[in-house]
Amino acid sequence: MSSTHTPPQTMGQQYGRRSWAEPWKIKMVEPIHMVSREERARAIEAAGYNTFLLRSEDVYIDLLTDSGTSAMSDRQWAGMMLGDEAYAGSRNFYRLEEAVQTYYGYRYVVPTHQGRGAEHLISQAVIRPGHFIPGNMYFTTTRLHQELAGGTFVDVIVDEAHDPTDLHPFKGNIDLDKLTALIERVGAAQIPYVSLAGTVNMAGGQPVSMANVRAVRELCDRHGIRIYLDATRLVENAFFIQEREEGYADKSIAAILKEFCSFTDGAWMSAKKDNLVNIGGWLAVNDEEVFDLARNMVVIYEGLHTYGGMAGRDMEALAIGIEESVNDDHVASRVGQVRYLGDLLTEWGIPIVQPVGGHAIFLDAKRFYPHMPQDHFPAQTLAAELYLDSGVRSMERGIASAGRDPQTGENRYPALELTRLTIPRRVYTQAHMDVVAESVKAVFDGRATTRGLDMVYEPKYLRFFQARFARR
Ligand code: P71
Repeated sequence: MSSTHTPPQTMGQQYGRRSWAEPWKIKMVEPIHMVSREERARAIEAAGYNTFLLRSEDVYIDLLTDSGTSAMSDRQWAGMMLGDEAYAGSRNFYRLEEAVQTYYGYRYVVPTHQGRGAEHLISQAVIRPGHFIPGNMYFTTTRLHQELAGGTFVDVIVDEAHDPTDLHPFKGNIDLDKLTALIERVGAAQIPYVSLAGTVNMAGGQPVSMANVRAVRELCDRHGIRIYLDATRLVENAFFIQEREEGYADKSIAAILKEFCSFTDGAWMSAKKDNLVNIGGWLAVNDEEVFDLARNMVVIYEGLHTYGGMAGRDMEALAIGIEESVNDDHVASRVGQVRYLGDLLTEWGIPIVQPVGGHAIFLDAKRFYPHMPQDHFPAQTLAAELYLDSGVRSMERGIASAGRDPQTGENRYPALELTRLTIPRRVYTQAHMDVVAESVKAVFDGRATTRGLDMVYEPKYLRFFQARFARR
């Protein structure tokens, strides 16, 4: 060995600390493999350069989403065997109801098949035509349900959220001046609720501080406006509060989660994320009148109010998943893995949204492809290039996702043009993250000659799911 040899270092050693590891070991494995470059080229063309239209068999490492893609624990699988598949009054529903009440603190619970089912119910229950719904950045399905109920979504997130380089620790916060200005402009009576998301997905998984939700509550109380929460990734939000906000370092994730919810009037949930199940959702509120409306409506769209589209076994796995999701070691290792990937890319000078959020790395496609106009779909292009390079599947979160303004029919041009590498919970290892990081680097190194895409088929609703593209 030559004298210039430097011994390899573990991650912990590189950062001058002891390494940490996941608080679980693997009991069952699912084989994956990479298809050849020729097959990948064929597959992405057949998919119209849209990663939503790829077959998962053609994917090597699947970072499309963290939604419904988590690994369940042995306890959750054991719970599946305890499914009470009664049409009405399933025992598993009462377990789920109790888990939501215990950990989130709301009074009434309505089960739904997934998050958008709950968004539909709350939107139809409280939004009337002409209403305005302020929120901390839009989410695709959330805004669409608000619009379909006759409302207009108004973005009141802090300006920092729209700047991928700004290091503000709570980029998910609501800008109280923007919210006040809206209340003054349209009147509190026209605002059925503030739509507050914990860790803002489209901003890069950015958290909301406890101080902010407290202040929003005070403002809303003065005007008699409710606050409903998108609790989809609120556990991860609680982690950032524990890490960054004064006075919370010694509080548990569970305690922070419950305190946060206490400032709101209810929440809708895609249980496919934080709550560690492959399918499921719920709506929970404190107001009995809203509950009555939602519970009545659920039987039209989802199923009886004691299953809401889930099997009994799904509700049991969900109740257990809620308990597991607030474990401090679990959340630290989950966010830690996302950060591991983010640190590698940051060190290599690859443009990503900073600070790294809770569930994903967001590549900044505008800075990745500075030569590419937004009309040529840089983030969509980047997702296709990554798949071509290594079979890694990611998701566009830019102009295709933003869709068109329902009034003018014009394309919306979001400030953020991002490609999301979303990390499922308890699924991939550090070695997978290394493979992903190297692939992003390879695509980055080849960026100068990359050309964009044209949209050749555009569906009316949530176009990004089914749109097709062609190379320019
Ligand atoms: C994600 C998803 C799944 C998805 C949805 C729409 C477009 C692409 C991917 C779903 C969410 C979410 C938030 C904050 C509500 C839903 C809907 N996210 N709020 O990120 O992130 O929940 O999918 O269970 O219906 O990949 P649902």
